[in-house]
Amino acid sequence: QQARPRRIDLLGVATASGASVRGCGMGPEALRVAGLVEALMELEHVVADHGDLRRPQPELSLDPSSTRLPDERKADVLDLAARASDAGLAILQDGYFPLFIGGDHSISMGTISAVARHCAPKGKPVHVIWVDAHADYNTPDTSPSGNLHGMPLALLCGETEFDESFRGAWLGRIDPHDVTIFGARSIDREERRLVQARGVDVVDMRKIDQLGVVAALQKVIDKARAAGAHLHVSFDVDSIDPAIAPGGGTLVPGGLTYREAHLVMEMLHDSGLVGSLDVVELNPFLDHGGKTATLMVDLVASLFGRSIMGEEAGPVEFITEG
Ligand code: 6HN
Ligand code: MN
Ligand code: MN
Ligand code: MN
Repeated sequence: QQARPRRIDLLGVATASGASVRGCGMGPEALRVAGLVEALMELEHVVADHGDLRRPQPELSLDPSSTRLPDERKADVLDLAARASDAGLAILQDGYFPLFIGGDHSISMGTISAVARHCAPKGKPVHVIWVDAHADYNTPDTSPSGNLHGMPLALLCGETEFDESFRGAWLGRIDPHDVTIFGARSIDREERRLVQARGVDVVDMRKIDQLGVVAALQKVIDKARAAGAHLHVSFDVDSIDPAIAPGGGTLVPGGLTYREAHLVMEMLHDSGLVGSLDVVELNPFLDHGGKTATLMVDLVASLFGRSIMGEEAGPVEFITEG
């Protein structure tokens, strides 16, 4: 499928309240500085930048014991998720492609809620591909850290251990069978039990190594296509190997290589199924001179049709004769 001009609506969610490490609240600005909008325009897309959602942070006092309390961080996560959900829904209902830039991964509670709320009334199935070193399927009961960026998928899939404060009108729901976690290599013990019990598809790094990234991803694309689904891509920068993507707060060795990550994006582009995207967990404070931000801009460009030989080349043909 060739690149066709699209209207892409950029929405930043400038927060680190779901994470343990500060800094990814600067992610949206770093992606802009790395040339995100220009890269998309270069591909002849039309970009509307909505700026960033953020919460005013209460002043920290000089008392070192008064760093922000978990309850305050949770209030941030909830408020921003609700606003991202409503803003994302409006973009989708205008017929445009929402490109959400974080921010930590808790923002996807809101962004995927937007997609679910948009698709459900139309009877359009949703498939989520969660490209991440982690499963992000903890609940407050299973989480070893208590950090909300480790929990968005569980919330979206309707795990019950969340208290009532999460159940606003902004919250959309997805079925665990409509989720593929891709690139995982760090899943907590109780989290793994939950993922298995709910039937979430986990394409971990061992599977990618053994099958190859093409076969592993093609299965996901085929499933989404067969369902006629809106495909949402939630891309955590820590899915990529830390050697080439150091700008994250929860790095795990053994991630996607440069070409594997690009091939994922190129194949997703060629599928023609992707209707929304999150780019999350970029921490410019930990990045090395914009290396990870620049890589992410290039990966997003691949998802939107940049290819080595240009559009005319079209998708690679596979020789299937035996
Ligand atoms: N992320 N499983 C760990 C936790 O604290 O729950 C790590 C979560 C990382 C979250 O990468 O978006
Ligand atoms: Mn994540
Ligand atoms: Mn992660
Ligand atoms: Mn189901």
